[in-house]
Amino acid sequence: MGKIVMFRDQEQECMGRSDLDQLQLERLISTVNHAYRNVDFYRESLDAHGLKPSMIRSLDDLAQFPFTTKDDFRDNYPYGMFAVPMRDIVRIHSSSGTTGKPTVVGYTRNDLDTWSELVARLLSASGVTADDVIQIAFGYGLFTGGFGLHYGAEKVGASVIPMSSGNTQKQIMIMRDYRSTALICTPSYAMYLAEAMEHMGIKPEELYLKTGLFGAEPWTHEMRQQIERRLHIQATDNYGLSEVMGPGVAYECLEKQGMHFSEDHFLVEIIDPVTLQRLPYGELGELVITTLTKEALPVIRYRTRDMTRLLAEPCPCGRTHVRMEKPTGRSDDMLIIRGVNVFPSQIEEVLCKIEQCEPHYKLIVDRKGSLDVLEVLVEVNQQIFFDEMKKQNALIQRIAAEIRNVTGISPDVKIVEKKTLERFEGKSSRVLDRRLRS
Ligand code: DLL
Repeated sequence: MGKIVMFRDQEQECMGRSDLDQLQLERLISTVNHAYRNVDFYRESLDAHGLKPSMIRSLDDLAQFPFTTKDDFRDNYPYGMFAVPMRDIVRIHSSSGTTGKPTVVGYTRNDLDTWSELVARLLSASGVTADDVIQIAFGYGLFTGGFGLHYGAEKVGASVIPMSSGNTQKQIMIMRDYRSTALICTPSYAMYLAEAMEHMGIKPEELYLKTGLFGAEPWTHEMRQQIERRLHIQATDNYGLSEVMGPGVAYECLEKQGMHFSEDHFLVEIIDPVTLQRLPYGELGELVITTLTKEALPVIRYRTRDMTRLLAEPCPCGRTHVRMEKPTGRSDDMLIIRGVNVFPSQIEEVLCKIEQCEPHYKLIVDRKGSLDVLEVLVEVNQQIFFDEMKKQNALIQRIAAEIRNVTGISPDVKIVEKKTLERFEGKSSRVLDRRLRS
């Protein structure tokens, strides 16, 4: 309340629901036709289901259409999902993926314009303007983070420093000397930068940073508070995925109460990942996205595997585009320990609330005999290490009890000294599931 709200395109961002529905329907019909006509995969899949693009007469009709998955991209590797000839493709990116072939994504000239416009939208929503100096510490390369944010930042007219990721000491030196006012990277790298700054004896007051725009991985509100406190900034979240476009699909405004989807370009649904039925607003399920304006790579009902819920209440910022809660993680990241579903983010939330704990942790799941065991390694502040055993044990017990309260699982907690666990320059990987070896 009382905040200045900056729009990139107020007419689109605040469009009334019935106009938005109409716009979405027109664009959906054109996307499904385009995909059917130009991508063998969609034509075969729709034919096999007895569907035709002409069967889309309302937004609800999409619910009968089949889903698209990452495997479909892999089966059509590298360019089989493209809907335009290669001569119209002007950029290629890909998503790394930990297993199997990467997914390859392409953009036409118009797609790049739309992409940079939508990224400019997310930057404006965080209050970034032409007066900002933006340090982009996402990797530049096949990953969509670096180039995606780069062209959006140029569109806003900000001064862009294309740092890319890594080289942490240099990042900090440049941040100070070039007077960067906005930092863009993963939340785990922001945390690492904050820590490296402390180590170098540089105080946040010596920097000019005001804003941080973090995304590309799940992070909790508690992690946000840590980052904001340590870097003295306002931190917002933004979401995207390569198959759908890259960054710029959804973003927080300064209310920081969920991420707005750019609904004029994407149609979003939540489904039950088991029954695959659509769920109403407010229910937790898997996010499914259909692109509405993409030329090179239209995607129909892409199963993101990200678990979240859509928030129907209007946002005080005035944007009408629906918001989603911070994704709790991917359904494939969900751990099933002794039959109980556990998201790493639940544990992060607990750890970040305990003041002696540092926001660096590792979860190791293993099987001893026929029993699953969860080991939680967490860094603690220096003081605890000078404390007597009794205090250390009390802390371990408190952490274990709080994790048990939230997840129902009794973990084996180990406290470790500061800076002993791995740090991440890009996306973090804090879970080791040793059960997957066999
Ligand atoms: O991570 C695109 C991106 C770049 C988004 C920079 C934001 C900023 P991929 O590498 O294809 O694309 O990974 C997509 O990352 O399905 C989510 O699981 C996760 N993810 C991305 N943003 C968020 C977020 C980019 N804000 C996958 N919160 C997605 C939670 C996120 N998870």
